[in-house]
Amino acid sequence: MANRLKASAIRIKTPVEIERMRKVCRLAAETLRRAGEMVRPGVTLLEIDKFVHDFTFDNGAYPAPLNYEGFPKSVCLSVNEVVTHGIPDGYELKEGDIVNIDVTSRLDGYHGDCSAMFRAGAVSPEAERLCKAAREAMMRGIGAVRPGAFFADVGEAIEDYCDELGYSVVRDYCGHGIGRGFHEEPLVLHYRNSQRIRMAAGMIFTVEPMVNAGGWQVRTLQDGWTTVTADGSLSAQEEHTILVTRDGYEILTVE
Ligand code: EYF
Ligand code: CO
Repeated sequence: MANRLKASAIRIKTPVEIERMRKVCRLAAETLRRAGEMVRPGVTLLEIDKFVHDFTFDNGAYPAPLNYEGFPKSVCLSVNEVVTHGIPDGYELKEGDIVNIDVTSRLDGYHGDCSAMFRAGAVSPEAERLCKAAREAMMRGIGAVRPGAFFADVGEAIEDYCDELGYSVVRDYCGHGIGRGFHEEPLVLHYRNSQRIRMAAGMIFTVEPMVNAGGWQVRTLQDGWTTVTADGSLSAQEEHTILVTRDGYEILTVE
């Protein structure tokens, strides 16, 4: 999510809404797992996109990226130095590629959003270390979620961890509230910040840090969508949709 929503009221979901969110998030997680199982040298990004498109419709849902702000495909596929919003095309994955698959499903009017890193064959130790770090960075951020915590605690946990490893956290994109809207308030920043907004039970949002092996700066390609690292270094990202519960959190994007 581009870092440009305004902060105001954050909606607390009702029990009925939370059940609907559990259902769509379960579907998004299943779609992501199955799409990830396709990742191997020789498969094209268009084949993965077709799977996500067809599987989503077969399950009575809609792939939320499709036509969202003009995005032309059903899933974002971001390979190697692509940070986010990679557009599926005829590129054939090759041995050693790392790819982020970012699935957002809409079912019965509600959205579930998740992403993860997948490896085409054997990858370099550097790529493996970065992918594991992106997962752990996300989990550290999620670990800061509980009623009364500040949203800034998520960013602090993530950036402190990435600093330890010598990695950087992308600043141009952030997590977001989610529900009937694909992108709702609040913005969830993944770096240290001074946002003094507290979490409350019933809030639902994503945590989706993008972690770069080099600097945090990014640039957008001529297609207007694909964002890559400015220095050409590898990038990795993982994402879950999270519910704030009475005593902590629940990860909704699980099967
Ligand atoms: C011009 C899009 C808009 N935005 C966010 C629109 O939150 C997301 N994934 O976790 C997310 C996914 C998509 C998305 C898919 C398409 N868009 C992309 C790039 C630039 C832009 O602003
Ligand atoms: Co998202």
